[in-house]
Amino acid sequence: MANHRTQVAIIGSGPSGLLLGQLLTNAGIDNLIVDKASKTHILERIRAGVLEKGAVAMLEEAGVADRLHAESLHHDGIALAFSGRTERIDMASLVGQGVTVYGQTEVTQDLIDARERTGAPAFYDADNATPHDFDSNRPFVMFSDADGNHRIDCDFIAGCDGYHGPSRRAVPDNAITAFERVYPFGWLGILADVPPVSDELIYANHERGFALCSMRTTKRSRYYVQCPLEDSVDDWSDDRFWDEIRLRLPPAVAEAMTIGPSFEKSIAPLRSFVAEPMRFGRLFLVGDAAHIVPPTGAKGLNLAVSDVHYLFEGLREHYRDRSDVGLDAYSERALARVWKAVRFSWWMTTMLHRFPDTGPFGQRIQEAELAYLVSSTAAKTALAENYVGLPY
Ligand code: RFL
Ligand code: PHB
Repeated sequence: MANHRTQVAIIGSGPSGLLLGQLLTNAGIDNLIVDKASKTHILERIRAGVLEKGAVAMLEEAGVADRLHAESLHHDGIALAFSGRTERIDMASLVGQGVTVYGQTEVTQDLIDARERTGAPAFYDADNATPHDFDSNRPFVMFSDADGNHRIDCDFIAGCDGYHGPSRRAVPDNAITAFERVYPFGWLGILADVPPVSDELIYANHERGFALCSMRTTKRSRYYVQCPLEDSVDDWSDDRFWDEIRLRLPPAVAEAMTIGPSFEKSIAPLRSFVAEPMRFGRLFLVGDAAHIVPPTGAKGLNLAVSDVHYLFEGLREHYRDRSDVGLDAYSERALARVWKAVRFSWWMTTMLHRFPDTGPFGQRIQEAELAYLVSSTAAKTALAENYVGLPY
């Protein structure tokens, strides 16, 4: 058995674990990261693409935003396409702010590079990571790898291990309440090295189902269509995907779209999920380990970052100021922001997708909601305010 000692043991090397680790290291607080996946696997996962200003500020605070500033795109608005119309939501003029388009893959790469520069410890390909004794003052994490069994004694455990990770599952059922909504469809997403069809994102409500035109760079497009949950990527040739998305977009957009071979294709189910509370003694749940939102509001990654903000502040106060006020407030502060993003993501999903069971009445309600939304400065402002990100 190899024994390790650190101040904060972090389970999970996704954006939340890596960002928390970097902020702690910069503040002189020891931390150790354990992930079950390989570094290559972590860097190949294709996920979110839109960063709120608060998330960019956190990456700046961590000292990992140089490449982001050089390579990201800034967007001042989004387009909504529905009922044969295309309307722009001008976020910059409505709320004085836009969003940053920079792939989660790039954020993760920048964080892993920064961690390697500091030499802070991380174990990849780790099996059976499990938090123990977090209701005591001497918590520890066990895991095993090719070298055998490991034990990490620590002051605190950060459960940054995603929706399927072991941290939330280690909490007794009677100590946790879960809130959940599962949507009756998924998103099929592709990446292709073709120029994006528009300078800004287009969210389309169409009778054939939702479609989204997004991007990673001026040369790389990320496109999605709503699909049945039973579908598999093998059902979707590139040709079928391009035909389907063009049917769901305004004709002028469809005509202007450059198509080409995809190099990534995946289907993600849509779910809203919140676990309360987010703290159990010396175990803190962070990011997807505690909550999931459907991607329609582009909030998943941004919520992981705001959780890290609250937890990092609490841990810094604990070590620097010997105050536990921030740690004691973590769950409440994080959940207050989480639920607002859960509501926004649910609302965007409900407004933009075709639901199998709501019928013609539901469709008319959606059309009326969208028509009202784009006609009302108050409603557009509410959308813009949430999309660019509510304050921390
Ligand atoms: P992550 O990124 O899931 O990282 C968790 C890490 O924990 C590791 N892990 C374990 N480690 C040790 N032992 C175990 N037993 C472990 N089990 C798991 C995993 O290997 C992984 O490295 O969570 P984090 O850091 O909280 O970050 C959250 C974001 O990744 C997430 O909110 C977003 O990516 C959500 N999301 C999307 N968000 C958007 O805003 N826009 C999108 O387009 C978008 N697409 C997506 C997504 C999430 C997806 N998932 C989780 C399936 C597409 C997908 C497919
Ligand atoms: C993405 O680019 O992957 C993306 C953008 C906006 C969303 C969801 C996903 O709402």
